[in-house]
Order: sequence, then C-alpha cells, then structure tokens
Amino acid sequence: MLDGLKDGFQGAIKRLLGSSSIDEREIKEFVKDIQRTLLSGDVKAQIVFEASQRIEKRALEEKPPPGLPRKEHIVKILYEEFARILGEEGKLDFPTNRTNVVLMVGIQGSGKTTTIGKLARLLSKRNYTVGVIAADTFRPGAVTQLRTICESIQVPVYGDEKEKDATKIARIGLEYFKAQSANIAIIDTAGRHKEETGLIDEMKQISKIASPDLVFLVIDGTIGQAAFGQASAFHKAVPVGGIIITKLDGAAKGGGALAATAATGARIFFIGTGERVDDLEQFSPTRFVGRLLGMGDLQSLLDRAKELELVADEKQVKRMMSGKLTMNDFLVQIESVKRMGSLRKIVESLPGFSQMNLPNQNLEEVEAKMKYWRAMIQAMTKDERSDPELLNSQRIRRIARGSGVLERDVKDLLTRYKQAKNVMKASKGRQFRALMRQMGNQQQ
Ligand SMILES: Nc1nc2c(ncn2[C@@H]2O[C@H](COP(=O)(O)OP(=O)(O)OP(=O)(O)O)[C@@H](O)[C@H]2O)c(=O)[nH]1
Ligand SMILES: [Mg+2]
Repeated sequence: MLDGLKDGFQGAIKRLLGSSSIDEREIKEFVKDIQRTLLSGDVKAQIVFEASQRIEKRALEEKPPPGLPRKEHIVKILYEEFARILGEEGKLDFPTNRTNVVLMVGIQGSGKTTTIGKLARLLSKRNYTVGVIAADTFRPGAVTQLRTICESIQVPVYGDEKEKDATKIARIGLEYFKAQSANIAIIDTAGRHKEETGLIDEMKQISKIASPDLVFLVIDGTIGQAAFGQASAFHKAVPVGGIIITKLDGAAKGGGALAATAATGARIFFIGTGERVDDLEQFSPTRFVGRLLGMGDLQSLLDRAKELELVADEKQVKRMMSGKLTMNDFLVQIESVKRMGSLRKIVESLPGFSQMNLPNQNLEEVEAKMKYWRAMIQAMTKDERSDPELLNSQRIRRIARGSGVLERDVKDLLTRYKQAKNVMKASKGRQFRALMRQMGNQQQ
C-alpha cells in the first residue's frame, strides 16, 4: 500500500539530503517534489497547496536548532506538517458505568458492517461487553450479514427483519442493550450516498435518538481525494468524531486518509487491512507518516533533533541566565561539546573552559577529561546535581570511588563547574547563546 507516495517522498528527501548546499531554490524544488508526490497520491489539491505552503515558509524562515543541519531540519518540518494534518492518535476509552453508543456511518460499500465486526471483536478483547444494533433497513440481507459476522465473534446482535423504520430499531436496540448494561452498543446504518437526502435525514434522525458518544465515519481507502467531499458531507449532517479508513490492504494510494481528516478535523482511529475480522489496525499518525517518509532514517533524525533541542532548551538558558547552573546543565554542555565534534572553537567559547588556556592543550586530552567528568556527574545523586554546594569531602570521596577517579579530580570538576557558573551569571546567559549559535553554524 501507499507505494506511490512512499517512493515520491523518499526520492525527494534523498535529493534534498544529497544536495551540496541549501538555498531558496533547493527548498522550492523540494517543495515542488512533495507537491507532485501528494497530487499523484490523490490528495486534494487544496490540502496539497496549504501543506506545501506551510512547509516552504517554515523551511525558508525557521532556524534549525543548533547542531542540526538545515537539510535535516527541513525533513523534520515535512514530518511535522504531515503529522499535524493527521492529528494525534485516536484512542478509544469508554467509561464502563453506562452504555456508550457508537454510530457507524459512511457511503454504500465503504465497509461499515465488516468494520463493526472487527471493532466489536477488538473491544470485546479489551474486556468491554459489546452489543450491535442492525439499523440498516435498506440493504437486503443486511441483518443477516451482521448476524453472521457477529456470531463468529460471539457478540450479540439486536435486529428486526420485519421492521422498516431504522430509527425505531435503533431506539429499541439501545433500550435492549442498556437493560443488559452493555458497555458499548454499536449501531450499523444503511450505506448512503452523500446526495441521498432521504437517507441523510434518516441518519440525522438516528443520531438524534441515539445521541451517540462517538460517530465513526467509515471511508473506503481506495477512493482517494473523493474522501474529502464525502467526509465533509457526512460531517455536516452528524458530528464525526473518528474516522476508520478501510481497504488499505489493496491498491489504495492513501491520499484519502489525509483528505478525510482535513475535512472533518476528526482523527483516524483505525485502518482496515483485509476482509477478515482481525484485519483492523490501530492507526498511528506518526507511524503512518514514518512509513511514508522512510522510518528508519527518520527516527534517528528525530531523536537527534530532540536531543539538540534539549540542549538549546530555552528554559535552561533562562535558568542559567539567572545564575542557576545545575550540574545537569553542566553535563549537557559537556555532552554538546562532545557531540559537535569537540572543536577547539567551541570549547574555547564554552564558559569555564576558556580559562583552560587551550592553545597549549591537546584537545584529545580535554575529551578524555570530559569522559571522566561525565562519569563523576553521573555518580552524583539527583540532589547533588541540582545543588553542587552539597558536595562536602565525604560526598566527594564517595563520588570519586563511584566513578573510579581521584578525589582531586572531583574537586577539579567542581572548580570548573564554579567557573562556568560565574561566567554564566556574569554574562547573563549570553555566552551560552553565543555558543549555541556557533554550534549551529558549525554544521551548515
Ligand atoms: N480488502 C478489504 N476489503 C474490505 C475491507 N473492509 C471491508 N471490505 C469489503 O468491502 C465490502 C463491503 O463491505 P461492507 O462491510 O458490507 O460495507 P458497508 O459499508 O456495510 O456496505 P453497505 O451496508 O452496503 O453500505 C465487503 O466485500 C467487505 O469484505 C478491508 O479493510 N479490506
Ligand atoms: Mg452494511
């Protein structure tokens, strides 16, 4: 599934990462690549336009966190913008002290009835008691279809083959399952076209009577951008709370997923990946986008970006500006120097390190020292790290033993730390900011 999109995105990313420099032209080319891919993946033009505009604007204007190359930052923006369209992961969580009502809507053949079976099974596995109401009086054999599916998973069905009034079935079915104190009642409805006003009205009626806790819109994943119109039409009639995209096992291009969420603002909860009752997957936006963009590489990039953002954490800078440098902050400084490749320029600009008279000192030696400092800081307790003033000779001895160094080394670290703290205080964090800037440039 989604092969077209995947190839397109990954090709674009590869080209971006492979280019020697990044300027406005490169960024625009990249955004065009993305646009082309999205359009060929059947994503609605308006969504493509809005998404690519945001990506381009951010790519041109945003400064990457210090240490993250601009190209990689742009990939990260791409990831974030897609994840944003898809929203957060939809989680099902129902209170168990009443009967929660779930209403399934969607056009004919989208997979409502099949999905109800899958959903009922999943919910029973999560220890909810589930009942299903067959309120599709339109399609011949609808009740039998539902009964057959639910029999195989031992979920009770309320249906009345002779009753032609769907709203009545919904009402009586709900009374039936409420009387049994079922946790969840799922209502199957007749498939309808968005233009069929009669059936849309019936759906509104059912919704009014049932006052559902959650309306699931079931969308056929193979319909592509038509999903947008469908989703908005349904959403206008009943408030769609969640989306299930079916048939993503086949030739679906996946654009419908982006379209449906954009149209309703609702999250995708599940995707259907086959006809069998177990073929339902919890949908994870980050995993979905990850799959599209090539997860392996993306994950390491995101991890690294997160780490770097951690280093450049504004809160930390603020804390340091107020002269409160903790041992943890100090450790972050040490770590960041290591990560940036321990270049002399950086080391020299690091508060506290500048006093080390570096020109005469071997940088490797400094690095070796850092390794020990790290070990020493790690041997400290949480309290000691946030307030190194606590470190009396007894504690110093313990730390030295714990990290395999001499007490003198611990004292040396403390001196270094105090210097850093003083410099930080005197410069009100400016030094730290300068350092961060420098590290950013270093990588570009
Ligand atoms: N491959 C595949 N087929 C699916 C999936 N979900 C549903 N189907 C098939 O799609 C067809 C229609 O499914 P139904 O569940 O009957 O659809 P419906 O929305 O209830 O249809 P109506 O009641 O007529 O509106 C059936 O043949 C299902 O087996 C899926 O995730 N993958
Ligand atoms: Mg059906």
